[in-house]
Amino acid sequence: MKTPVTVLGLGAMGSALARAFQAAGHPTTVWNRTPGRAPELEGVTRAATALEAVNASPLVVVCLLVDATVRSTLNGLDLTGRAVVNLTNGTPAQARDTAAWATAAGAEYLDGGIMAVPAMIGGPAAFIFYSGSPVAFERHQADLAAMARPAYVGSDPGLAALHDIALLSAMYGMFGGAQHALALTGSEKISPIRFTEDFLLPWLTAMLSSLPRIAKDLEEGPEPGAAGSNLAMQAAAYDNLLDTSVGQGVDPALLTPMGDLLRKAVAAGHGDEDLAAVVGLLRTGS
Ligand code: FVH
Repeated sequence: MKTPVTVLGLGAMGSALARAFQAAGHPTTVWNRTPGRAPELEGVTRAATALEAVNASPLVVVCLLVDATVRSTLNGLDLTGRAVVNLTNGTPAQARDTAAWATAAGAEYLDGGIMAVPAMIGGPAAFIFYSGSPVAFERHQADLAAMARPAYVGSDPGLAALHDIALLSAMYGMFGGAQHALALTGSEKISPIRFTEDFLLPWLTAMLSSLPRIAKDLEEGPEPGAAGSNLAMQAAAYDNLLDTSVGQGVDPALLTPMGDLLRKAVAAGHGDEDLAAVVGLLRTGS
């Protein structure tokens, strides 16, 4: 028999996770604060309380709105003998605090970051970062694979959230740039569909292929004279992005910080280097 699993939270994501466990043959118990959510879920056991749900399974997956709701939901429950896998989005600091708190309540704790939207759960493109108890991860790795490909990133419980937030940060930066581009072309009534399919997507895809080179520069140091697009040139050209934005009546708010960083990099003597030099300037604490 497959490991019984409890899912706490039946929002858009929690119900997708419960569906994936149920479809993979895990006896699945679910609980949600507001009864009656996800009525379409079949073949699951609906617990009346969080206590009843936690007691039903050795593996407890939590997917609630924010960290504080996880604490208020599990507060006062004896978690002895349970692996608690918290997939609620949060910060590394929150993950470390919740790990200490759940461990004190008897749990083996794993924190997780879901890299998928609900429709992707159970499919090939979805993956989930995990960090925390290596024992819990080894024991339940195969069970967790019912939701998405598991990627364990270390025993420090904060590391999954750090990876998750890093990828979300990259995604919002990318979407912010794309949204700005669509506002610019929209100012001249250019078709968003044609612009996106014919130009925006191929351009971004081509530019993304330079990421491994930036990573190599960061890890091994920049190769002298290798920058094909040096920062001094980029900083000079960037003024055209800002001027065009203003000229077309588009708010440059999403672009301005990158221009500031490029100028700062040049002023700090990195004018002949590539975009990797900007990464160091972002580390304000170092
Ligand atoms: N949906 C997505 O695209 C993203 C993908 C990546 C991961 N995120 C994170 O997953 C967490 C849950 O997100 P969700 O999409 O399921 O969110 P909702 O559909 O809004 O459901 C929220 C659930 O949280 C319950 N809840 C809220 N407050 C409380 C509380 N004080 N006590 C107990 N439960 C609470 C809510 O219950 P109810 O309102 O129906 O009673 C839902 O079950 C989230 O961290 C995302 O960032 C999703």
